Amino acid sequence: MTILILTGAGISAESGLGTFRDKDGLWTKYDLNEVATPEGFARNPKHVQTFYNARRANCRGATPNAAHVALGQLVSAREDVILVTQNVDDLHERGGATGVIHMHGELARALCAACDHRWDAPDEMSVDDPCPACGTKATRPDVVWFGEMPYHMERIYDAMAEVDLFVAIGTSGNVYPAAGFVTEAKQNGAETLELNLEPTDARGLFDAGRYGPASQVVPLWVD
Ligand code: BJW
Repeated sequence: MTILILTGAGISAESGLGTFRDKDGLWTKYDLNEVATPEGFARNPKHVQTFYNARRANCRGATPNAAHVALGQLVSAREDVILVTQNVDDLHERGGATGVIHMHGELARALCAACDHRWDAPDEMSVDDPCPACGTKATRPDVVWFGEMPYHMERIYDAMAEVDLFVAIGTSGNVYPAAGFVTEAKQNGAETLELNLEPTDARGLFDAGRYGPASQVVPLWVD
């Protein structure tokens, strides 16, 4: 029985990290074209670094909630559970999960836009930081912006081919390719379940749904 779990910003909401598209979400305060595209970074790298430095600081100050802990226990107890997250925070890892697949990258990592070298990000990243490999001043957060290819797609689609149960937790289902996973899983014969604060626009694509705060709904489902 292979279980593929996809998490989104909603699982970290009760840890104090903002979601993107909810009322008061990050995209109501920031123009995503300016902070979450390669073109925005090229136009104003300092603005983008400031946005991600603040996100990194928030993440450092946050603690995993009961949903992260429950998934950490599940992943540790069973070898047939694959945890894929769209989140760039490290709350799954701090909640006890190992082998988490970060398809949209990680705040804790830096990427050289010139040579693709990756390394641990400092707390405060600056456009003037040279890449340790090639020396170019093209340091960016190692996260996936709109128009870029998400990470580990081959691994994810390989897992998707074997999935028996697909569970989406705390994601609005607005952003592809993750938004297409439910359809892919169903085509492969899997059962599909949505766990969210409330039914999303994608609810009709799932076989079942359970609704409420992740810190309550996820531990109940894991039990
Ligand atoms: C709770 C809760 C609580 C609240 N408890 N729940 C037209 C069709 C198809 C695709 C496209 C298209 N036009 C453009 C595209 C491509 C584009 C895309 O999808 N655009 C859409 C806007 C349409 N996608 C891309 O460009 C991607 N790349 C790509 O497609 O490459 C080509 C490719 C082709 C084929 C195969 C593979 C690839 C890249 C997308 C990169 C997204 N990047 C971001 C930023 C990452 C860095 C960062 O964090 O800053 O990723 S954007 C942002 O959205 C972030 C998130 O991971 C992602 C998803 O958001 P998420 O997690 O769903 O959050 P919200 O806020 O939307 O939802 C929160 C949910 O939680 C809500 O449902 C709440 O109810 C719930 N909630 N509190 C439980 N307490």
